[in-house]
Amino acid sequence: MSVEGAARIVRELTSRGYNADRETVAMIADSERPAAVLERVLRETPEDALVIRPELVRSARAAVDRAGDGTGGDGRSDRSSDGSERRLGPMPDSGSAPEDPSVSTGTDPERPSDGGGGSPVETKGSEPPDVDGEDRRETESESRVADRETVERETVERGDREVEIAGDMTGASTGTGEYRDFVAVFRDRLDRLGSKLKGRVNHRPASAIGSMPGGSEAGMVGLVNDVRSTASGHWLIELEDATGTFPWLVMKDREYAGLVDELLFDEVLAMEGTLADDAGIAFVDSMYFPDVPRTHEPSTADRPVQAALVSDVHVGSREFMGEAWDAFADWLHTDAAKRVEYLLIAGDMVEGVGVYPGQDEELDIVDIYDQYEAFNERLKGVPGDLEIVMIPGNHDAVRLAEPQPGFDEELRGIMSAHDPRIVSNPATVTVEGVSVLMYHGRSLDEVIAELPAEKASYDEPHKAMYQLLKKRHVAPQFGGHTRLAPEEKDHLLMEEVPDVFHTGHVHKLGFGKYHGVLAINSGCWQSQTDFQKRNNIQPDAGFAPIVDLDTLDVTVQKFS
Ligand code: D5M
Ligand code: FE
Ligand code: ZN
Repeated sequence: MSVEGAARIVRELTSRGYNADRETVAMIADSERPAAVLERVLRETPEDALVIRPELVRSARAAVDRAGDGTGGDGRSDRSSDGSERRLGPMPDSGSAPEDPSVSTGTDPERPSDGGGGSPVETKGSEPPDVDGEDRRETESESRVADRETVERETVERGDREVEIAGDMTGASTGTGEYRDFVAVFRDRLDRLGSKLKGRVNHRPASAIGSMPGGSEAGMVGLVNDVRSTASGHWLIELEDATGTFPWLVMKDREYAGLVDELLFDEVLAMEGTLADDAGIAFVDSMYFPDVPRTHEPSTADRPVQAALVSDVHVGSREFMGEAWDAFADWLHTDAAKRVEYLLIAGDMVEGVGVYPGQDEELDIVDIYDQYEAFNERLKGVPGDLEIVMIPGNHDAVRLAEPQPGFDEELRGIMSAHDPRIVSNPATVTVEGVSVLMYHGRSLDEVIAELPAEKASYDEPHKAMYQLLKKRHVAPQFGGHTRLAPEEKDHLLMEEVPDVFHTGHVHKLGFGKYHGVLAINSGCWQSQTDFQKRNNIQPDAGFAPIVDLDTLDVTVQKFS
């Protein structure tokens, strides 16, 4: 252990009011990546703790070793006002440029219109619960945390149940937070989403477009690098690919002008248009998003079976609605719920600690582990034969940067009631042939803040989800509020179209279909917090949307 390293760690700890014994400090200092371990320890130590617990350091070390925890960078890329920043520059050890002259089969070239929303249907949580309390079926206790590959699919069948997981990046984080990771993740994004667009335009690399004669027709596929309005009210959109950037001008009176307000930085687009005489800019004739094909037909289950989709339980908060949750758990034991065989929980199991300034004043349970114990007690109330799938959210004790790996061993040990399947945020779970993309929904705040209200609002969170489906990415924008960790692969893009897209986070209930995909934002189990009061946010608390997997119809059960 270097004395200097240990001293630095002690300084970091004491400046935050914590003590630690020599052994604990040594355990941090002697780890392979002391800074990452320290950061994790600080994040997971309750604010009111006095001493750093050695077992927490041990689990942080294990987690950092296992995950290669890429929290070093938060993805913030300072965008210079002249848009000259380059993210796709040469990679020291990456192969060829993504530009591929072969044309992929284009999907539907049409642009989408709104996918027809739906407003919540409320039904009163029925009959007095006939609780039998006993587990209706033994669950297997096979370990599910074996080292997984991101792309590996895992199918486990228990009786009639079918659960398959894809895209779980737990234990597969490659990020080191270094510059090369940003290059890699953007290249991967452009390659994989770009290939969905290349059949639609006669695309050329940015560098080649710059040397074409004025008046030529040109097409390009790239990442949105900058969006600016010009003095005369037109829009200048700079697209970037592996060869450089090129500016595209959307005239204010063209039909595409109406789409400019829904663009986010770093999403992938295709443009087609005519080069100006001096060839330094192109006038946009058409614009394409990766999108969900209009002809998309979702898969459905071949028997009448249902899934309950919930999120944002927030156990440990003073506002956690324990009675409503227990009523839900009881209802699941009744005949009315006998077809509900799956329970999906999209993050924020607990309230967490140190998530927002002043949060400690609203805590009912101050220790994060105690919060998970209490959550597990609530989970025990649901029938034992439910298949449960859970991902973490921004209040949970995993790294904040997305993609968020599934909970570590220690937390899995605590949340063991009914042997839930614990995967990363995001991940895709296929139940009875219906693929459900589960994502906590942190980026929804950003989509709602940046887009006009008719395209995305807290009152209609499913419409914000439509935008993510259209962009085929759960969190396109780097450098905003959503913390993103660069990885070799972009785990946040939607390579495949899901049948159901399930998010939470904004504590609002809303659902609707977009090109056949059912988008559901589940509400929460936390009544209005002080923050929400101050900001006039009315949460939809105590509702459970239930999806018929054979029809993708939704009914909402109310428990508050
Ligand atoms: O997020 C619940 C919703 O409320 C989500 O839209 C963010 C917003 N929220 C809640 N508290 C805060 C504070 N203090 N600052 C900014 N935004 C906030 P959840 O992740 O459940 O807290
Ligand atoms: Fe939440
Ligand atoms: Zn949240």
